[in-house]
This record gives sequence, C-alpha cells and structure tokens, in this order.
Amino acid sequence: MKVELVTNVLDANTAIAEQNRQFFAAKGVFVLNLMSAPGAGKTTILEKTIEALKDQIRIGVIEGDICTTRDAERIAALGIPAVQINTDGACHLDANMILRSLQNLSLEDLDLLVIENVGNLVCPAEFDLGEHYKAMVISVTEGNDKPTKYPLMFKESQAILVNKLDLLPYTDFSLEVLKQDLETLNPQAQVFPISARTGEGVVAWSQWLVELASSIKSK
Ligand SMILES: Nc1nc2c(ncn2[C@@H]2O[C@H](COP(=O)(O)OP(=O)(O)OP(=O)(O)O)[C@@H](O)[C@H]2O)c(=O)[nH]1
Ligand SMILES: [Mg+2]
Repeated sequence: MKVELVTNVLDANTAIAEQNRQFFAAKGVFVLNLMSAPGAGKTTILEKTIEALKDQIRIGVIEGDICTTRDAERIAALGIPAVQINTDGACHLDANMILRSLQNLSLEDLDLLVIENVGNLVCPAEFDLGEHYKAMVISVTEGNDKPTKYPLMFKESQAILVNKLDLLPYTDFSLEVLKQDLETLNPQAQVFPISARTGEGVVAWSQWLVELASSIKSK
C-alpha cells in the first residue's frame, strides 16, 4: 500500500485550509482573517464594523485567543453569532481549529465571516485558515519600524488598517512612511486609516467589506 508522507505541518494545514475554502465557497460566505499584534484594536474595529453593517449584511465572527471568552462575549453582545476558540497557549489559529469551530456556526445564515486571529504579529500570517482574504491592523502607537521588522503579515494582507488615528498627534508615527514601506512590501494592499474610538474611516473600510461579500455571492 502506498503511504503518503505529509512533509510538514504547514502542508497538512494547507490541505485542511483548502477544504475549508471550498466549504465557504459552497455556502457563499466571504471569509476574512483579521490579524494584528495584541491590542492593536481588532475587536474594537469589529464592534464598529458590526454597528455600521448590521442592517446591510449578515456577519458572523470566530474569535481566536489563547484563553478567555472575552472577545466573543463583546461580539455576541451586539447580537452577532460568535464562536470563541481557545488555543491553550498556541500563538495562532490553524485550519483544523477553524474546521472544528464551524460546527457551532450556521454558515447558511451569513454573508461575511470574520476570523479574529490571536494577537501576534508573526505566527498567524504563516497559517492559511481557508480564508478568502487576510487583513491586518497596525496601530499608530506601534511605531513605523514594524512593517520592515515583521514583514510577512504586511506582505500577505490584502488590507492594512492603520488604527488609533486619534492618537496620531501624540506619536511619531507617519502614514507617509508606512505607505513608502508598503510600496516595496505590498504595493497592492488597500490601506484604511481608521480610529475605532472616534469612528473615523469606518465607513470606507465597511464598504470594502460589503463589496467583497457581494462579489462572492455573484460567483
Ligand atoms: N485611542 C484608541 N484606543 C483604541 C482604538 N481602538 C482600540 N482601542 C483600545 O485599544 C485597546 C485594545 O483594543 P482591542 O480591540 O481589545 O484590541 P485587540 O487587537 O482585539 O486585542 P487582542 O484581541 O487582545 O489582540 C482597548 O483598550 C481599546 O479601547 C482607537 O482607535 N483609539
Ligand atoms: Mg481582540
């Protein structure tokens, strides 16, 4: 009997991710993998996005954290289906965790599924979950050196949200410098300056999501 050797853990992950992607396509759900360093504002951005889009599209959220159900509780409080995955120490989500969590979500009832990954600027970008697009958040308090020091997530993301714009005057962060770095790392990325605190920029970002969710329906 022929034995298939899976050469590494990433190969195994990619195979499950591909299954997830086919499943999402069959259900007509657009899936976004949202990543960032801890505390950049992923959940707060999601809260604002849900407020903006709740009456336009049907959103569901998978929350990934090392421990606690805090983020899923924040999302569920807005009346949105939310599933919490606890990774028990792992610094990223993987495709198998997503596959198992789908038992607790009714994909038929969703247009957009956002997966909030574990707060970490490195590992989550290495693992395909079966999403259609990746997006990441960098907050202005993190410094302009992050794209060049931690390039993978910036390279892999179709959208880059620059959050905490309300704090810009108190930092030395420059949007221009970020855009210059992205010209080398990822010139195709959509950049959305945003403040989840004040709501600035939420409309443009939300509209982008609506267009993606409707594009998958029309396929
Ligand atoms: N001033 C300011 N604070 C913000 C903004 N967005 C988020 N915060 C704050 O930043 C902190 C972290 O926000 P979260 O949304 O929990 O960040 P997160 O990326 O989901 O964090 P993890 O899930 O732990 O990785 C909270 O105290 C938020 O209130 C913003 O636009 N401006
Ligand atoms: Mg969060």
